[in-house]
Amino acid sequence: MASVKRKGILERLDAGEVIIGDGGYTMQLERRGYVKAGHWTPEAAVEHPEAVIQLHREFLRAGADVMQTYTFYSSDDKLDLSGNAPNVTCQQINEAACDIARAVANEGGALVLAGVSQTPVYKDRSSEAVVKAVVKQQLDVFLRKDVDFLIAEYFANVEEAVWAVEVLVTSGKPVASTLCIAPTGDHVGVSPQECAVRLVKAGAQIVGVNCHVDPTQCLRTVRLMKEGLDAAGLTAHLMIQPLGFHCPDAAAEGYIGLPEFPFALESRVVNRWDVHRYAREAYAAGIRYIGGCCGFEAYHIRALAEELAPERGILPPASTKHGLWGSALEGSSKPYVKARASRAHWEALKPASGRPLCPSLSIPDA
Ligand code: CBH
Ligand code: ZN
Repeated sequence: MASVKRKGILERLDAGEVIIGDGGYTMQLERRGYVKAGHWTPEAAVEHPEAVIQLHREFLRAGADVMQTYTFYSSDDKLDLSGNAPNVTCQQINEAACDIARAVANEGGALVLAGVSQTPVYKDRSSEAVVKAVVKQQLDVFLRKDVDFLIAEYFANVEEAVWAVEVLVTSGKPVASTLCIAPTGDHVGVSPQECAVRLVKAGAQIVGVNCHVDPTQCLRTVRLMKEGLDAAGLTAHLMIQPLGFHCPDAAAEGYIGLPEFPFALESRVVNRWDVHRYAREAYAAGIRYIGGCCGFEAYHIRALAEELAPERGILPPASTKHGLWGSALEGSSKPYVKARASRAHWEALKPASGRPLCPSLSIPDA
């Protein structure tokens, strides 16, 4: 399907626009019954395109400016380990995912962002050639499908991310890269400052973090990345797509180390008011590409779009059904509910968890 001519991502970011990203696909689709938990591979793009289309539409309607292809963990080595090969191949998934993302993007003027992620073939320095071959194979499909820009996302080691970026930039398309790291740095301890410098030197124009930790910790990490870039005299656009789960107790490996991962994270879900605060802080930190990862649902994306509506000058279609800042509750026939029709109520609220015998924090597994 042909792409409709619209302003590119760099043109928009260079002009100072705020870009709202989309939310988490694989974790949400697991909950809906389309993904193998533990493997998190995206064969649903081929097996259940209607489920992927629906989720894209929800994010689009909530205000997302970008549709990220559902190609997370789609490399053939990963499909092999997850028992998908030879029935579904990386090429099939990527083709289907690009077509789906483009079709939905065209329904609302969004851009298509195609992604590659960390691969099981990555071991150490010696795996550079094989990692690059895996990325190149995916890039070929993305170019045939003429996606708008590219991302190397969810890399725990900046070394592997740099290799992916080096391959993606050969396309001439804009390249973003987000690491799944905490403020402590990448898997082998490279600081966020240094990670950002390496990604930008490799050619990424947009850098930041996604997944693994909550909005607060992701903000901390991106601020450190910016510090590193400033000190090195480099410039890049900043991107953030945190978890939609509170996990101040997560260690370096993020929420994956928490005993609640992945089937009992619900008590940690951020609410829409948390997202308002996160959006405001991200904007204040100079981050202009603001989205979410696992746990981020459509109503969270809508909250991003609503908080940043003054800057963007638009509200998403999903906002038409409810008033801003709780004002829809004016319509309630119950006086005690009507009394909550105010921004002050929701901003001051300390929501109860309703689980009297539960701790508020966990001890991460080693
Ligand atoms: O699906 C998506 O939204 C992707 N853009 C990012 C997924 S991050 C998935 C983290 C779980 C991975 C694991 O446990 O190995
Ligand atoms: Zn994630």
